[in-house]
Amino acid sequence: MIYSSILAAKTAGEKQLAVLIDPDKANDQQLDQLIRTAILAKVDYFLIGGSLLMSDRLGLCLEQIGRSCNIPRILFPGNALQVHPGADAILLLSLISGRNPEFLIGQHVIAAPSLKKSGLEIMPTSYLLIDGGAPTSVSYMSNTTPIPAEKSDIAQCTAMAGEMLGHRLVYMDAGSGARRPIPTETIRAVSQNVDIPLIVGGGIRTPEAALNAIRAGADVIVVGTASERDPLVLVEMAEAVRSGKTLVP
Ligand code: 1GP
Repeated sequence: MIYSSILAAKTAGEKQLAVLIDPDKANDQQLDQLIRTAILAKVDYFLIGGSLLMSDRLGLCLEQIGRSCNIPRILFPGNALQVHPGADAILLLSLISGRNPEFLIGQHVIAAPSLKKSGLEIMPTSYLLIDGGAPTSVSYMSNTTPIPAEKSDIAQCTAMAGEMLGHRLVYMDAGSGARRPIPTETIRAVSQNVDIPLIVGGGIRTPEAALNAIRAGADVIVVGTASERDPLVLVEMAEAVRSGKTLVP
């Protein structure tokens, strides 16, 4: 089970790297190169999805990854249309930084029958959108306002509430292509106040930025845009993430 592996890594102090793939943004060849580099870098997970899918490449993308490697494929859905049984698991996101009921429960109700049938491992996730310096597709498409980047108290209490509601993961996201990654103080405020694994992404383009987020308490780093531009960045990014392993008493 994928959630147990995330939890086991956290318990052991090991840090993990996930690569975000937007099926609209990678053709077969680009995807092949990305997969080969991800294998080389020993990437832990693929996240697959986007705010909006224009193509019908979601299934093809999942198949291509499945044919090439055993790296788990986790859906990161922008809406209920992105439930696909060809993946291994899904982040069942509640956009709790926002106040739009559609992304707190509406899409979940629509997706429930297909989720039930899919056989996917379901990972209920507190999804916190944090301001990354410019409007993102997620904030526009979800019609929600991100938490201001420096308001660590709001991020902290939001994540605490998500954990108390029974979510199994927290995902703090500045949004794909964010101008700035989430400030380390804001990551730290959350990581020190929740026990469930913490995923951090959005605007992480360098190994240093990945390590900063890890040192602030992130358990899993998500990289999308940087790996679309140059898949080889994943090798150094993975080394940086692993170097952040913490000693567990
Ligand atoms: C977005 O966290 C992911 O949801 C990845 O963001 O594309 O900026 O790496 P980037």
